[in-house]
Amino acid sequence: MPTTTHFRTCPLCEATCGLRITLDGDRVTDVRGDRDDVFSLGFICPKGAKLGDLDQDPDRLSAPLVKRDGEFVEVSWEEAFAEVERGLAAVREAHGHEAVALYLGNPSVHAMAGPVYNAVLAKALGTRNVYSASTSDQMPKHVSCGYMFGDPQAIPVPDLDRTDYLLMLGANPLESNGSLCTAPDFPGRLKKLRARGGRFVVIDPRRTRTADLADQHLFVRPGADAVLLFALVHTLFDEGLVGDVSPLVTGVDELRVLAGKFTPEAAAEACGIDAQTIRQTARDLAAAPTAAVYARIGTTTAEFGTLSSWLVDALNALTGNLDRAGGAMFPTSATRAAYLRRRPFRTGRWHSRVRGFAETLGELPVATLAEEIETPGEGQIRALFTVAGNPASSAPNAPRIAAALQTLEFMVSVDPYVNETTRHANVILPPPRVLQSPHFDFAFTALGVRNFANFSPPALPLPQGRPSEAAILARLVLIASATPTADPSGLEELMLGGLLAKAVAAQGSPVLGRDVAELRSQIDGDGPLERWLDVLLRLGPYGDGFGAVPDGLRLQTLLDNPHGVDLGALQPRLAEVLSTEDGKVQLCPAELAADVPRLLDWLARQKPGFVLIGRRHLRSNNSWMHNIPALVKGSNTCTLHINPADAAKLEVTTGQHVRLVSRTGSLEVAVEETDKIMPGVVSLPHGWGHDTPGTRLSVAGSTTGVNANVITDESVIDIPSGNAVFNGVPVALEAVSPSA
Ligand SMILES: Nc1nc2c(c(=O)[nH]1)N[C@H]1C(S)=C(S)[C@@H](COP(=O)(O)OP(=O)(O)OC[C@H]3O[C@@H](n4cnc5c(=O)[nH]c(N)nc54)[C@H](O)[C@@H]3O)O[C@H]1N2
Ligand SMILES: Nc1nc2c(c(=O)[nH]1)N[C@H]1C(S)=C(S)[C@@H](COP(=O)(O)OP(=O)(O)OC[C@H]3O[C@@H](n4cnc5c(=O)[nH]c(N)nc54)[C@H](O)[C@@H]3O)O[C@H]1N2
Ligand code: SF4
Ligand SMILES: [Mo]
Repeated sequence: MPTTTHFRTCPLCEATCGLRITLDGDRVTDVRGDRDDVFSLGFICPKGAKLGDLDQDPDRLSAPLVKRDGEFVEVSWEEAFAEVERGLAAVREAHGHEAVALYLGNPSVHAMAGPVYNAVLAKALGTRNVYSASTSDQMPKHVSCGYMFGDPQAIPVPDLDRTDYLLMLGANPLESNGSLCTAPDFPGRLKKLRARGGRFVVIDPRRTRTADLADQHLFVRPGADAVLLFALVHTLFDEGLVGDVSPLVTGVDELRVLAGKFTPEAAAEACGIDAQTIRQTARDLAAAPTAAVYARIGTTTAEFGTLSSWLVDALNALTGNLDRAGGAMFPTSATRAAYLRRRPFRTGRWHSRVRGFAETLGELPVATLAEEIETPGEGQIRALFTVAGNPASSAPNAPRIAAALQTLEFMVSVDPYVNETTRHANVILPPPRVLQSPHFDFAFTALGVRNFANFSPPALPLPQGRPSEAAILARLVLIASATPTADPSGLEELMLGGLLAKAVAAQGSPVLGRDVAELRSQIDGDGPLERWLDVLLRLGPYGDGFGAVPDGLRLQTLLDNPHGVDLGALQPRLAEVLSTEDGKVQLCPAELAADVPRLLDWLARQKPGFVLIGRRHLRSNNSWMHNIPALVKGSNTCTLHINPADAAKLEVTTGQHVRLVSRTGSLEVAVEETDKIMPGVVSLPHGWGHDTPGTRLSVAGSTTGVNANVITDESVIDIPSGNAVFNGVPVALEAVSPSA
């Protein structure tokens, strides 16, 4: 077997590191950071280094499974698709299209097939019951950006490599490697920030490894970020610190009025940060030559996630840092053409059936999935498709979801594993190995701290008869469109034709008025995903415009540059980004201001008691990487972090067990005392607890962790975005004897 070397982007997290992978035949023998990668420059983390083990995990399914008499049996691909056809038709016939739901999980954003086919699949299923991990994650940011900038995908990132001052809330990039901010070697970039004389401040209920690297760390009470951010806004106005606000910003006075009640003194107790420190933080932020406020999951998976997400960018705008070098800037994605404008942004075009929560970005909150399956009546969910998702582990009150899945009439999962979720499926359709798939990050090229583009062709061919993930999804689209035996290439032509037709009709397009068939004949690429990418690149801001810009970007450019293409530092581009009705940044959108009374109410009913938050570990990734032996060793353990003072009161020490009780359930877990967590707060990582019967996870199944989502509460959500709340969950603690 020949030894070959391949350069590929790591698909495991948002950092998009370039990897240099050595194969002996089809076995991975070595993975290291690609020193020539234009963006990651050789950086790699332990997960990337184990990509080979993940790719070759013997528990990954090699053939589709169909459940017969309660047992999974391996079947041919044709039998599996026929089973999907039968199951879907039966549910639709009996209950209609809305009875079928779709759940899209996190890894579908980290692959090419999901971004190309998932929306098409949702449309083909013809249902409003679409759910995804986005409402367990970043939906608040989409909603705040949608209302502020008119485009829910226009998310500013901190200009990490140039900023003088970084204020970071609820993010821990030393473990997560960054999120909604693609910055390979985030830790190195933070060190460089300080080395060039910049400052960075971390606000987190835990003194994390990121906080250890910072100039300053402030403990904040979980869930209080919106209050704290309001107090910072208040101080800017109060002390005359508002900077050079762009003429493209409207609503400054309205925000000043709204922030009036949030004096630092009023905020101090709820935040656990004294008023003087809040004021000083606002002064430091305003005084810095350039500054960026950046917040992540600690603030979005919280009860006021949307308010926090909004106020982060309000602070950036008020200090004159929005859209300037060293501030918070909008990346220019190589595959997003500004002239292909969307509809004006709004949420609530429909509502969830049982609790009436608003639709956001075409989705309903995952926190409502269980009740929508359980509650009888018109529109009840009877069938579910999951793609790359594990809601029976990852969603709030996961056991309720698992129980609900058990009652479905039909379920299909596109997933490589039999896990907590897919064990309930009637059909599991496993995608092929990572190395057999092409890779391009449609999502993360829009979130980079530099502009970049990087394409990885498949390193290995698909085995005979094995469909790619794209082919699996295309087939599901055809089945859902009631044309199960149609040629998938017809679907591809329809999709390409639709995209090109839009482009030739759009003002500002480089192909305005050209002939669709002529453009179609120019498209390159070995498969549908490659061809789709070629079109998006060519229509995009750096594209060749199908010949209009001779040296412009196209698929071939990326194939010629296996270490990626650096498209330069971020550029100011606010005017181009704005898609609001008046073309301005809405600093105080009515839809967001409407949520402030809920925050004031929360502030008024603060009560003492423990609250639970999450945490991440460098060697985990949500629920699905605990099956790799090298990743579940050593410090990657599922323990409950607790402050020593709290442990003393409960009379427990490290290694002893406590029972954690919330509204939804209880679980027992070993404690780990650490003064790195603030008193009154306890922390559990998520994604553990793999002892569920019926799964096929030989390594993960023997780990000892518990599922934090047994005690997270689906009844509480961030109202404007429908996002789940994983941080700030009220819990009671009691000591149990270790043997109990
Ligand atoms: N308590 C608590 N819960 C949380 C969080 C938290 O911080 N605390 N975080 C939340 C966040 S941010 C997220 S994003 C969600 C994630 O929620 P989910 O996306 O629902 O769950 P994951 O654990 O990412 O599971 C991913 C699934 O995709 C499968 N998979 C992996 N690779 C592929 C592939 O290439 N193709 C396909 N088709 N499938 C694949 C895996 O086997 C697994 O079943 O969890 C959320 N849950
Ligand atoms: N190693 C690893 N990397 C990952 C993942 C993983 O599971 N493991 N998951 C990936 C995914 S899906 C995502 S979305 C990203 C997330 O990336 P990050 O947002 O960086 O995620 P975390 O590391 O969980 O950091 C969140 C921090 O918020 C703090 N926090 C909790 N509650 C609060 C609060 O109320 N206020 C404030 N200010 N802070 C709070 C927590 O203590 C924690 O340190 O990471 C991605 N990368
Ligand atoms: S930081 Fe993320 S992208 Fe980079 S090697 Fe690790 S898992 Fe892969
Ligand atoms: Mo996430």
